[in-house]
Amino acid sequence: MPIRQILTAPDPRLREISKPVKKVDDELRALMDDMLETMYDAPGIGLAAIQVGVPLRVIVMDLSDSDDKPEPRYFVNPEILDPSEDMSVYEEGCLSVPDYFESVDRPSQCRVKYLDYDGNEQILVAQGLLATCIQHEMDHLEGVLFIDHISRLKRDRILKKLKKEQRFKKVMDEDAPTDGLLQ
Ligand code: GNR
Ligand code: NI
Repeated sequence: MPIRQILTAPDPRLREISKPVKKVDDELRALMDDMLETMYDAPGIGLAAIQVGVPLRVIVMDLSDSDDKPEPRYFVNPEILDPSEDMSVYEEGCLSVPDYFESVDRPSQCRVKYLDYDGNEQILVAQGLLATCIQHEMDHLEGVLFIDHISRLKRDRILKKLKKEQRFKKVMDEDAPTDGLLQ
């Protein structure tokens, strides 16, 4: 099961609105398997399909301690129901905005309705990190990144640094010796 490449901001694909899944079939399960492996490899605690360039409403997650038994979770066509009035703040990061962390306020509790790995409907009550992470991933399905919840000044500074790093990586790739030169 291949690890897929994770898109990083400001890749325009991260701004796409993901489409509902029509059917939870083996092809979709293969995508979810790849996503989970990609997330573990990164490593991260959640991943939305658009982060690997697939604009479908699919999320994988594992909030277990890395030393403990894995607890993968799969959310297909998730919907947030009755978010709480009270908010929690969490220092968020994102695999598509590597190496930056900022405080984000979100409803501290919500319910989530979704289809699981087998296509069965589930409803889950989420609080704490699970609530934060689900809302972070739901944002990805709407083309929203956690940096959209912080000040414009901070966001622009982060995006500028990411662009600069990407230019640098591109130049390094172009200058890298080919196999021929190495022989
Ligand atoms: O790995 C991740 N950690 C994280 C930490 C705080 C709040 C949200 C997250 S999700 C992130 C992985 C990711 O980018 N998912 O989209
Ligand atoms: Ni993210």
